[in-house]
Amino acid sequence: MFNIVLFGPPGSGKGTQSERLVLKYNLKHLSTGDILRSEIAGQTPLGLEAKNFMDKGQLVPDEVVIGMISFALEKNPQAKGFLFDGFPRTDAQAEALDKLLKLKQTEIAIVLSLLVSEEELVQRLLKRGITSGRSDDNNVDVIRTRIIEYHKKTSPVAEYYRKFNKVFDISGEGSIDEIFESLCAKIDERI
Ligand code: B4P
Repeated sequence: MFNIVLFGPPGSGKGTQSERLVLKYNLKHLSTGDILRSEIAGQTPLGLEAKNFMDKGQLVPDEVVIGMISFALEKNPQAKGFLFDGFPRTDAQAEALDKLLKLKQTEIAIVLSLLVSEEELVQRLLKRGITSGRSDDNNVDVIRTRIIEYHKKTSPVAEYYRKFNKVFDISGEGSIDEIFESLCAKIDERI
């Protein structure tokens, strides 16, 4: 199994690049953001709870997202590997993921960290908000809260993986094709 974490602040291109990477490397795409949004659309109890946090730009509680990922791993026993998009976002999530993968006798092979300036992030998310209908994309204060949450709770996760020499920083600015090529070059070195 070859498992990738695509890491970066909100709007850095994780979802955009994940769609291409899973096709090229035949991986199962696990986006906690997408799973949460489908729970919200289905008006499930989990979705209703998550919406309260997401609308404010806050992270959803660890136990909720860890449970979702555990369920998704169980549901895909045949996967050749997983691409984790937007997960883990806290140290507790990273530790839980290591344990879940160990049970499957596998681990994270590489963490690709997309670097994008804060102003570019805000512009991209506001632009997406015009068409996406996402309530967390159309308000600049909510977007800034998401970026603050990222610095406070998520960026330490990169340090967690750096201890194991698994993190590669990639510029997330430039064309989508150029960034995709840089990501593939790093994966091809490791696969
Ligand atoms: P996510 O769904 O993960 O959303 P995101 O971080 O905003 O988006 P992403 O980074 O994938 O977007 P992309 O750059 O592709 O999270 C949403 C919320 O869910 C979180 O705030 C949190 O509340 C909750 N959540 C999710 N996972 C969680 C977890 N593990 N724990 C707790 N809470 C969790 O796209 C952005 C825009 O940029 C797009 O419009 C795209 O077209 C554009 N773009 C991409 N690449 C570009 C480029 N190179 N140049 C110009 N524009 C580009």
